[in-house]
Amino acid sequence: MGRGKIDELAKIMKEKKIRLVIFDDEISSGQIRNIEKIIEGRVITRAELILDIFAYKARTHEAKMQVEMAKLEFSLTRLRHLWTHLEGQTGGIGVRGGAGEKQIEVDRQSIKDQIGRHRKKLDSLQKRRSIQRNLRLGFPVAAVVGYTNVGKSTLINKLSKSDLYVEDKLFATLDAMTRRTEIAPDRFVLLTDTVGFIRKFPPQLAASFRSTIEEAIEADFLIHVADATHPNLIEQIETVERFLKELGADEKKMIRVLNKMDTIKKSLEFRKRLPPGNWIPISAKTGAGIFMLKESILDML
Ligand SMILES: Nc1nc2c(ncn2[C@@H]2O[C@H](COP(=O)(O)OP(=O)(O)OP(=O)(O)O)[C@@H](O)[C@H]2O)c(=O)[nH]1
Ligand SMILES: [Mg+2]
Repeated sequence: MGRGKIDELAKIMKEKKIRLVIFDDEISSGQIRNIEKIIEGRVITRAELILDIFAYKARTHEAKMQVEMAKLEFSLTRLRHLWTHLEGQTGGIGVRGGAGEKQIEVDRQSIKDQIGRHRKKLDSLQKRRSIQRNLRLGFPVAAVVGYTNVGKSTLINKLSKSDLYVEDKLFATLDAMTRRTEIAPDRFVLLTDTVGFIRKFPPQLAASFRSTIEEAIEADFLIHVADATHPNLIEQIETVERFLKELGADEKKMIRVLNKMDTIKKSLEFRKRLPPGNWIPISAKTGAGIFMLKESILDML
C-alpha cells in the first residue's frame, strides 16, 4: 500500500469506526508503526492473528509450549526492525554497534535463551509420548488430515463414538489425539486427529508443531477430509497436498472424503466443481456415506 491508499484506508476506518487492520502478508514492524500512525488504529498481520488463535486455543501443556515457542521465534523476526529507528542517532546505514544494535543483541540473546529452555522441555514431553505410542503398536493407524474446520474431529467422533472437541471455529484441535475404533467386527484401527492446515501458515508455527504433525502422519495411511461446502474447496485441497508433500508424506496411501454433503443442496451445480480424483462423499454429522468410508478403510487394512 502506498501513501494514497493508506489515507483512503484511514478515511474508511474513521467512517466505519474500525479500529483494527489485518494484513494478509507479513510486513515489517517499521511499516506497521508508520501505518498505525496514519490510520490511528491497530495493525497486525495474518501470522499474528493465527498465532493468537493458536495461543487462545491451546489447552494441553505441550500445545501451549509449542505456541509459546512459535511466538518467541516470531518476535525474533520482528526484532530486526524494531530498533532500526535508533540507528540514525549513532551513525546510520552500515555503521555497526549503535545503541539499537546493542539492544537488539541483548533482546535476541534473552529470547534465544527462552527458546532453548522451551525446546528442552518439549523434547522430554515428546519422548514420553513416543513411549505411549509404542504401547499402541499392533494396531493399524490412520491419520486424519485436512484444512482447518472441515470436520476431522467430527468424523473421528462419528467413527469411534468418542467426544473429541469440535467447534465451528478455526483450529479447534491443536493436539494429535488418537482414538481406537472398530471398523468391522474385530477389525480395529487407530484414528489420529491432527492440527488443521491453513493457507500461509506462519513458518514459526509450522516449525514448532512440525514434530507433532510428522509423528501423527507417520501413520499406515491417511484420510484426507475436505469441506465440500467451502467456496475455496479446490484451493484448500491443494494447500493440504502441498503441506503433505513438504512433510514428505505425499506418497502415503490415502483415502479422500468430501465432508458436509448434508448441506449441499444443488448437487448438479456441485458436480461441476468436484475436485479431481476419487472422493467419497460423506456427512460426519448425519452419518451418510460413512459405510462407504468404512468399506474403503477395510480395503486399506
Ligand atoms: N453440516 C455439517 N457440519 C459439519 C459436518 N462435519 C463437521 N461439521 C461442523 O464443522 C465444524 C468443524 O468441525 P470440526 O470437527 O471441529 O472440524 P476440524 O476439521 O476438526 O477442525 P479443526 O480442528 O479446527 O481444524 C463444526 O461446527 C462441526 O459441527 C457435516 O458433515 N455436516
Ligand atoms: Mg479438530
